[in-house]
Amino acid sequence: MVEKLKADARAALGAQLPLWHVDGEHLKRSFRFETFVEAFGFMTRVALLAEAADHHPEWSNVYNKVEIALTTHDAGGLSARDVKLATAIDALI
Ligand code: H2B
Repeated sequence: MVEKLKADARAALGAQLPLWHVDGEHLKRSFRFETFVEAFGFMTRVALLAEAADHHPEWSNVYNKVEIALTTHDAGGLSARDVKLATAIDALI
């Protein structure tokens, strides 16, 4: 069973993932692209990462914007799985 991040690991997130912010039990980042096709292409690449990791984002898309919120339902909050997926998503950009 995956565990929620401890307080020290949560405190390190700002430095570790500077483009993301913690909102309660979610790790969030907004993305803006030139076009819908670019946004959807990015979502497709994230979907493949998520499926391979068996860890799936909560997200929304409006035209060229994508909002991603990561949390671990099995842990009831943020876990190392969210940090790993956020790091992998950052590497796509
Ligand atoms: N995604 C997220 N974000 N949190 C989870 O706890 C989770 C998941 N659990 N994807 C996985 C799937 C689980 O339901 C399956 C059975 O492994």
